[in-house]
Amino acid sequence: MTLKGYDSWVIDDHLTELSLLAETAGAEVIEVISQRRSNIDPAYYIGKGKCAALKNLVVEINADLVIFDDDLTPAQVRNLQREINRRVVDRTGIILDIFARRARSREAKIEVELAQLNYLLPRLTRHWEHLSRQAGGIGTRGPGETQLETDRRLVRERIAVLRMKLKRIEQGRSIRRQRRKKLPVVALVGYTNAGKSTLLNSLTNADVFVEDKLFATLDPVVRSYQDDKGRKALFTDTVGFIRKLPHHLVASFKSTLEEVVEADLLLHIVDIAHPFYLNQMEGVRQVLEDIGAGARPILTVFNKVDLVSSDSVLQAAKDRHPGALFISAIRRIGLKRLTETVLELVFTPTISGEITLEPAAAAEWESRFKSVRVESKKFVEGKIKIRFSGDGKMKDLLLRFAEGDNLVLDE
Ligand SMILES: Nc1nc2c(ncn2[C@@H]2O[C@H](COP(=O)(O)OP(=O)(O)OP(=O)(O)O)[C@@H](O)[C@H]2O)c(=O)[nH]1
Ligand SMILES: [Mg+2]
Repeated sequence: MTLKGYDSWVIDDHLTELSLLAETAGAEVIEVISQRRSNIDPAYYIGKGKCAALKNLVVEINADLVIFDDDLTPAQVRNLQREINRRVVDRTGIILDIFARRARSREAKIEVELAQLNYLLPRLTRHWEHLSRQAGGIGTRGPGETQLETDRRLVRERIAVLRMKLKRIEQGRSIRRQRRKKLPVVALVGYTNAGKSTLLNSLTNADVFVEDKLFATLDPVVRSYQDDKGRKALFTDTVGFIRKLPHHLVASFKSTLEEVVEADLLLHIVDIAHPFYLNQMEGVRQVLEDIGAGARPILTVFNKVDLVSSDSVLQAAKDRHPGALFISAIRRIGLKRLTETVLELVFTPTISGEITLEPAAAAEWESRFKSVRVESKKFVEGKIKIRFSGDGKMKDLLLRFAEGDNLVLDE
């Protein structure tokens, strides 16, 4: 169901993506339906009439499962299941399911379970007995607790245990990160299925799992790359993004996604052969913002040019994204230019810091240092504190225009 105001091609794209997600999760899609409404029904999400029609339809086409593209409240799921008499899953539920199937490493498994339990907690109902049975059933119940309270307590306890385990893994990882800090880090980001792992394989002969399905990669992979001048950089490949990546997953995959936040450069890999790549780019931008990487330096890389026969598609992308690169990770087209550009970018020394100025002087400073990027401005005790970053060559000039201790450079 979609609220009024969405174009029908956007709805089609969302539902096609949902079908792909459903297939990736192992379901077979029999029928796709949509409804336009001006508001969401708090109890059933869709309208009451649609709900009755759906009830008949699932019997007619013999469906076991109904998947909704938007997130449903726990109450809506319960009401719909009661009404339609079939299991009802929302977008988050299906994505969590895929992640659970895909998780291989201990860390990814813990991250997914944590996200699942957080998702489950508000959805526990009285009929849910499974957990206490797992814990031994009789005797585990606290005095005066109902079954539901016991279940909730068990889930919370499990969440606490998982958090602790994750913390331990994260600590080990941050030590590793410290050790390799000397090399610049380039993070591959992009919509799921854009070709990130294929690119990493082509660049570094890494053996990363590639599949024409969503979320092939869950665990971060790091490989080093060296060019013919001997310059070395680390490339990391992480979990692919998707429109509305469930926030429970973003929260649990925080440590994995930190690779992205802390990278010196992000390569945004875009599947230019996808009819809605612009929407996918917007989805990636949203997730980057969610994880706090919205302001990282980023280079757009259009992949799969081998699949695009129309020049106007390429030209439109060029016009809209000047500076973007065009490659085919599989056919190894444009990779030389890509690595040259990337290494040039990460090896140009940068400088960053903070300068505190009188308001009048601040405007003058900004116009003098136009090439320096202002990251933020704050009023502190009547003065303006400017946080900036820029080309390392500006250092001398910046120092010359500093007075007393009003300039603090980051090391
Ligand atoms: N034709 C063509 N196909 C490509 C290209 N690059 C990747 N593919 C295909 O696109 C599909 C997805 O590639 P992956 O490398 O797994 O994509 P990913 O971005 O790592 O996906 P996730 O791990 O799911 O986020 C695979 O079937 C690849 O073979 C390319 O340049 N041209
Ligand atoms: Mg991948």
